[in-house]
Amino acid sequence: MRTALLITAAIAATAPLSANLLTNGSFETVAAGCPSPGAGFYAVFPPPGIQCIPEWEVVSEDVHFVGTFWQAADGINSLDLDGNPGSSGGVRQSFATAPGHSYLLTFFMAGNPGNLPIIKPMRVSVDGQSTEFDFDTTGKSFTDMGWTQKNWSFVADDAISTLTFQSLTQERGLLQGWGPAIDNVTVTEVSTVVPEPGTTWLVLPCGLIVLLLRIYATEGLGQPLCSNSQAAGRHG
Ligand SMILES: [Ca+2]
Ligand SMILES: [Ca+2]
Repeated sequence: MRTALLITAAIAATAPLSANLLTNGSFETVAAGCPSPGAGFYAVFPPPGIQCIPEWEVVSEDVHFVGTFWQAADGINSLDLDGNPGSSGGVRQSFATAPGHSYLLTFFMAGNPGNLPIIKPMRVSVDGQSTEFDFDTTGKSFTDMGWTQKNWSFVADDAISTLTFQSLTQERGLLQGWGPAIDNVTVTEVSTVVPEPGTTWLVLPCGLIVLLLRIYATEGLGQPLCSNSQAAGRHG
């Protein structure tokens, strides 16, 4: 049992980092004092408007916080980045990052099929880096949105990074109010953490080997592969 626990701990210590760094990435949480979108939707405006979607701040113009009015990619709620007619909006969220480390953004994209444009354009940016995505709503409906997973990788250059989704309907001179839709957004770190020489990252496996072999040695099954001085590590 003890050996199994030690091995589990060692694996956990060296496993890739995979937790979602975003909060409320699926837009399922509604801020206290705000109504749930329920079976409909409502507009959320930039500050000083009340931010009804926790952790997400609305930027530029208003967005539509959508409930079961249309099919979500995940859960119940999603966003139309174009809020009311004439609005071309966006949202952003900041999260902790390590400069120089690589991150993977994944999200689901669709488009409001209720009106033009047929192709919904959107910019995704993290600080100074950006890319653009289009979604073709041909053949799509509120009950068959055609949600499609999109991926994008970026390298953080600061301890805090800000992810922004911005509708481009206004920038491209298109009809505004029926925009790109997003749901189920995640950011995970993908870069391998390279251990510094002499840190516990190197000491752990060797220490584990020594401990296991000590257990085995009491049964006459082997000799240590690592010296005790190596197992103790060099924390310089
Ligand atoms: Ca959702
Ligand atoms: Ca809308």
